Amino acid sequence: DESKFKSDYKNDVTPLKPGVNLQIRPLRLGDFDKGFLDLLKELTVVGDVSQEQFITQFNKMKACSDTYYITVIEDTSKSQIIGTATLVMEKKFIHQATARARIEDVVVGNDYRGLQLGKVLVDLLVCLSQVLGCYKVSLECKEHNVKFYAMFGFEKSPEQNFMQIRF
Ligand code: 16G
Repeated sequence: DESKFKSDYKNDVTPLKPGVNLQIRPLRLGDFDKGFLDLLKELTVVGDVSQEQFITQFNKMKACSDTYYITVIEDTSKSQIIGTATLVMEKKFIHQATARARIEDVVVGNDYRGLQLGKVLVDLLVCLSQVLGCYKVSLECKEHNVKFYAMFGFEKSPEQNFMQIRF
């Protein structure tokens, strides 16, 4: 339902039709050969993940129904994955036994910046989290991205801090 999208777009872009030769869809096993992991390297450390490890992890995620919504944008003219973002749902007993959602691993390839594709990905996943009945959606981001996420209504929480232990 397009009316649920939060953002305004230029040049006839919509989350369902992000551009010429650009297809937005769920991650597939075959995306290993379309540069999916190389794209994630533009975000952070990926390491040396073999095709076998990728398949094992993909299948584990797939086995958790209604939990991992890994979305990609493929440039079909090059068979390359050029954008991705993930929605993860975490089931809860609180809030009427609904779920919280997190938006994770948002990346748009360097050569595809400025095409509103980050907006398309986040907009779609925010809508999805709402449609799926989550009571909130959250994310962690670098300071310089705060303004970008504010466009969709994300706010820094005045009462919660993000804390972590890194191993
Ligand atoms: C950013 C990402 C997060 C990702 C992390 C990786 C978004 C909105 N946030 O915080 O999803 O997992 O970077 O960084 O995309 P790390 O390798 O330091 O954990």
